[in-house]
Amino acid sequence: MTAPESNQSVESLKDDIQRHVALTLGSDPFPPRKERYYLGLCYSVRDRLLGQWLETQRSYYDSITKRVYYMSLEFLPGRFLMNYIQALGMEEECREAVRDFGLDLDELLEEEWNPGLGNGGLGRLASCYMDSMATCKIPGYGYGILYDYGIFYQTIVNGYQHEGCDNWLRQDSPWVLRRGHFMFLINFYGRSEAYEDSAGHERFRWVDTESVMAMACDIMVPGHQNGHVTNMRLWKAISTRDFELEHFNRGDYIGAVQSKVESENISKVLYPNDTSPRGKELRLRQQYFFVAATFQDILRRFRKNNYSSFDCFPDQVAVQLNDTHPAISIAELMRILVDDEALTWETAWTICQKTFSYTNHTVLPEALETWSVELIGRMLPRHLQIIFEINRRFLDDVGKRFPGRVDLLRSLSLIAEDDGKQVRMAHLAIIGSHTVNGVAELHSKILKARLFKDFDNLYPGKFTNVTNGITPRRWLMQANPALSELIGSVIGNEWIHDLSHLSELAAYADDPEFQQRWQEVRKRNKKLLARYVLRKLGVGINPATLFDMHIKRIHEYKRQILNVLHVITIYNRIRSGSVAHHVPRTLFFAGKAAPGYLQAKLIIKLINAVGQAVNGDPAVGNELRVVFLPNYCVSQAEKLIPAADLSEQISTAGMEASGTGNMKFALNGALTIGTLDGANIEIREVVGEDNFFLFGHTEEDVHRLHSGGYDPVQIYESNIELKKALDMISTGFFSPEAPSLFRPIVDSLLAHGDYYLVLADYAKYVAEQARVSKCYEDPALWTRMSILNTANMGKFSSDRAIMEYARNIWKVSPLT
Ligand code: GFP
Ligand code: GFP
Repeated sequence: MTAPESNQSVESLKDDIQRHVALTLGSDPFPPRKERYYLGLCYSVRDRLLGQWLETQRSYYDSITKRVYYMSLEFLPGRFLMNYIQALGMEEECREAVRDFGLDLDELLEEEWNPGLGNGGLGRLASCYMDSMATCKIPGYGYGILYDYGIFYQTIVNGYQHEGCDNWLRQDSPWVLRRGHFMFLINFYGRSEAYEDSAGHERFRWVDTESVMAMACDIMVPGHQNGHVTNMRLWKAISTRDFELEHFNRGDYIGAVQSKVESENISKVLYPNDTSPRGKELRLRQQYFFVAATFQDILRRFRKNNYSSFDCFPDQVAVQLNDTHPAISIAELMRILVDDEALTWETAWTICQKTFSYTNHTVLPEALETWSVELIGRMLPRHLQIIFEINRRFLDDVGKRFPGRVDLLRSLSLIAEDDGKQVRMAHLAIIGSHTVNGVAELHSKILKARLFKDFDNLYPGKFTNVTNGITPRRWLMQANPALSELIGSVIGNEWIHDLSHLSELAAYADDPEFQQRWQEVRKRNKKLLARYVLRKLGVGINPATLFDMHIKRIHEYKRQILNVLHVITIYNRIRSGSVAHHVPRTLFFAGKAAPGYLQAKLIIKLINAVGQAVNGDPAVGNELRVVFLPNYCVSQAEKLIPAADLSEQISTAGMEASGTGNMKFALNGALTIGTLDGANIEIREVVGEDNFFLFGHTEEDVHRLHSGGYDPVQIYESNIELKKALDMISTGFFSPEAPSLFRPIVDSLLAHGDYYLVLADYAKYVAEQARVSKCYEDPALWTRMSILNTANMGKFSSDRAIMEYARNIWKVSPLT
C-alpha cells in the first residue's frame, strides 16, 4: 500500500472531516453524529482525489492523445466512498480517524445511497469498464444521463413486488460535481429546411426547433492507487432561459413556465427494460439529448487542440456505443459534419465509420430497438432524412454487389416495413461502425451465424468478440476483504492489478492448512450474511447450510422457475422421507422484475409463496429455507456473493449474451451450476470441467427444438416428480386463498409451448443438483473445487477486456 503523504495522515483527515462538518455542512461537529461525519468524510476523501482528477484531465491535453468516449444510457457504479478510499490507499487511516470520533467506518459506509442509474448487466458492465479504464490509464470518459430517479426501489408486500421511487438525489450527493456554467443547447422537433449556399449547392438546416439545455455533472472514477482519475460525465436537463414565445405572446405566463418544466423531465427517470420501448417518445428524447450533448462536448475538446481538418477526427476520437441506445449518434455526427461543417457526404461518412464501434448485448428479438419513422421524423426531422440517405446509399451498394436479391435488401435495410415503418437501430449501428462486438464467444458466434448473418457476409471481419469482464477491485478486494487478505497472505497483492496472478493459488488447492483457512473465511462470510438477512427480513438462516444463490433480474429466460421446480421437488422428497443426498440448503433469490412484465412479477410472488410454505412447514425443519431479498442492487450483491456456495447460472442456452454475475461468484470461490450459455462456457473452460456443474441442452439443441417437435406435455406426463410439482403450483397448493393464481406460469410451460425449455432441462438439472449435494458432503473436495475456481478466473478481469477494446477496437494506448 502507498505510504501516507501529509494529507493522508490520520490527523489531517480528522481536521478535514470536522472542518467540512462545520464549514461545508454548517453543522456543529459536537457531538459527532453519524450522518454528518459520513458526509464530512466524503468531502475529505473527495478533496484528496480532485487534484489527481485535474492532473489527469490536463495530461490528456498535454499528450495530445486519442480519447475514448464510452457512451451508455446506464451506469451502476455502486457506492463510491470505499472505492475512493481504497483507490487512495487510505483505508487504515480512515478507519482510525473515524474511530477516534467514536464512530465505525463500516457503519458510515452504510449511509451511502446506491446510484441506481441502470437496470442490470449492461449498466454494471459499463461501471466495471470505467474502473478498468482508470486503472489501466486508458484516456477515456463515460457519458450518460444523471437521472433524478434511478431504477425503482423494490419492496415485497404480501409476496408481491411493489415499486417505489428511487429519488437518490433527494439529499444531494457529495460525488456529483455540477458544472452550472457548462451547458449545451439541445434541439428537438421543428423541420429540415433546404437552402442554397453561396456556391450554389443544396444544403439543409434544422429550423423552428424547441430546445432544452444539457448541464454537465461529473463523477470521478479513480484508478487503483495510480493517481489516474477518469471522468464520468452525466447530463442533466435544464430549461432554456427564454420563455416559449408562443405562450408569452398570448400572455400565458404559467403556460410558458409549464412547458419549461416539462422540458426538464428528459433526465427525470431511467426507463426500466423488458418493456418494449416502442412509442415511448420520452425515451427517444433521452437518447438524443445525451447524444447531442456528448457530441458538442467531444467537438469542443477536439477544437481545443486546434486541428486544421476533420480528417484526423478518428485519430483523436473513438466512440463506443454501449448497445443501440446511443446509435442516433451516427446520424448526429453526419448532421454536424455535413450541415454545420460543410464536409462532403463521402468524407463525413468515412469519418463516422472510423469513429464508431458498437457492442451488442442481447439476441432476444424483443430487446432489439426500433423507432417508428413517424416519431423520428417528427422529433428529429433532419436525422430522419440523413438515415434515409444512409440507407439509400447502403442499399444501392448492396444491390450492385448482389443483383436481384430483393430478399437481401429487405433483410438488411435500415427500415423495417412489416409493422408500420420502423428504423432498426442495430442496423444503423452496424453500418455506421467499423467494429461490432458480442460479449462472450458463443454470443458473438450467434451474432455472426444467425442474428446478423447477412451483415457478416457483407462485411467480413467487422464482427468480433470481447468477452465481458468484472473489476477485481470491487468484486474481490472490496466485497470480500477476508478472502482478499487470505489470498494476499500466500501470493501477495499483485492480483489486484493483474488478475492472472491468482493462478498461483492453484498450488494450494490440496493443502489441508490452506483449505482450512479458506473454509474459515467462507464460514465467516456466511455468518455475516445470515446476520444481514436477520436484520433485513427477520428470518433466521443457518450458516452451516449450503448457500445456493439465484440473484439477477427476474426474467423467463433466466429460468428462476426451473430453480423453483427443483426447490419444490426437494420439498416433496423431504416430506415423503425419500431424500437422496440431500444436504440442508438455503436458497437465496433476489432481483427486480420490470414493472410491466407481469409474468416475471408473478414469478416473484411464486418464489415467495413457495418460501412461505417451505419455511413454515415443521416437517422441513432446517433442511430447506427459501429467502427472497428485496431491492437487489450493487451493495446487496457485494454482501451476497462472498457468502455463496453455489451460483445458479441456468438460462436457456443461447439466450444470456454473457452474464457477469457468473464471473463474480466464481471469482469469490462459489461453484457454478450452469448451462452451456454465455460466459459460462468460457468459465467452465478455465476452471475445468471437474470444477463446474453442467447440465442442459446446448444452444444448437435449443435451435433445433424451436424449429419443431418439442412437446413439453409429454415430458410432464412422463416425469412423476415434475408432474407433481407443476400440479401443486397450478392447483393452488402455494396459493390456497387463490387456487388459480399461478396458472399463467404453468400455462406458459404446458399450454403455450415452454419457449424457454424449462421442462426439457428439468430432469438433468435435478440430477446435477444431486451431484452438487454429494460433492458438498465432502468438504475437502468442495474446498479444492472452490479454490480452483478462484485461481482460474484471471481471464475475467475487466482490465483484460478493456485492453482488448483498447488494442483491437479503439487503437489507443495507456498513458505512461
Ligand atoms: C477538463 C476539466 C477542466 C480542466 C481541464 C484541464 O476539461 O476543469 O480545467 O480538463 O485542461 F473539466 P475538458 O477536458 O472537459 O476540456
Ligand atoms: C445484458 C446481457 C447480459 C450481459 C450484459 C453485459 O445484461 O448477458 O452480461 O448485458 O454485456 F443480457 P442486461 O443489461 O440485460 O441485464
